[in-house]
Amino acid sequence: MQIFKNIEIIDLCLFLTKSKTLVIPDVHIGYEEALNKQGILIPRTQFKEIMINIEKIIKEVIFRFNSINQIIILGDLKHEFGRISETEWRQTLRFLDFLSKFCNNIILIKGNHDTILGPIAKKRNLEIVDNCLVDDILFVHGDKIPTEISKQTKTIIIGHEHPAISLKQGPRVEKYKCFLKGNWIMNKKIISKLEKYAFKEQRIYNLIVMPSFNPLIEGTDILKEELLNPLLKQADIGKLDVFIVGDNVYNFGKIKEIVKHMK
Ligand SMILES: [Mn+2]
Repeated sequence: MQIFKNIEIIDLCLFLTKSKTLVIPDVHIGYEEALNKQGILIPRTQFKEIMINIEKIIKEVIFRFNSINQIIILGDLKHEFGRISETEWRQTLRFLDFLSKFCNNIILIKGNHDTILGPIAKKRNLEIVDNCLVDDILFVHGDKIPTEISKQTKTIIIGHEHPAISLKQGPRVEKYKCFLKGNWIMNKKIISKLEKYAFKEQRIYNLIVMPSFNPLIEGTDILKEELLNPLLKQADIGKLDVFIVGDNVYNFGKIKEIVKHMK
């Protein structure tokens, strides 16, 4: 489904049809191992599910658009802070090697969990960047407000928040991962704190927030929980459009309308 001009939602990923860029959000490889360490026992099927899903998405992209020119990993490729466990190391390399079968140009954007992703990236000759600009779209992980926004930037795409929404279906309530789309205003208060910002006056950007790619991380319920993202904290939440990812992608309209219907 098209979320924006030349930008398609394909399952939990985005595909930029003009530049043929596949965007993969928060994969959090090693999350279930981290849960196991906390004493939460769950079967270790997460990585298998991640691989099945990414293969399905890549196949759909290639079927519809022929090829992939570049892949952007939008931060938090792996979960654990501080050190890399053996499983994480192995699985992260397997994930990257799988991607490189379809595309040689892989860009790793640094997330807040990626403190020591360096050795893994080095092993596969990949660079880790804080942000990356494709045409007029800026990609950042989203844990902080981007400090370098060039003049051509019109749209900002982030992850980190893992948005989801709980919907009632008869007697059951089910949580779905979702994309959010709306505007983000770079106001004078924020500008005054930045050093390298190209403008003095207020500017409005298109904003897209991507859900988590990890099957175990359902996400933050945008109707109930407080949003952590510094960019979302300033956005008018009610005006954001919600695109739910289930068996298909569904445009659910604006948050304020969803809230109205739920009352
Ligand atoms: Mn994050």
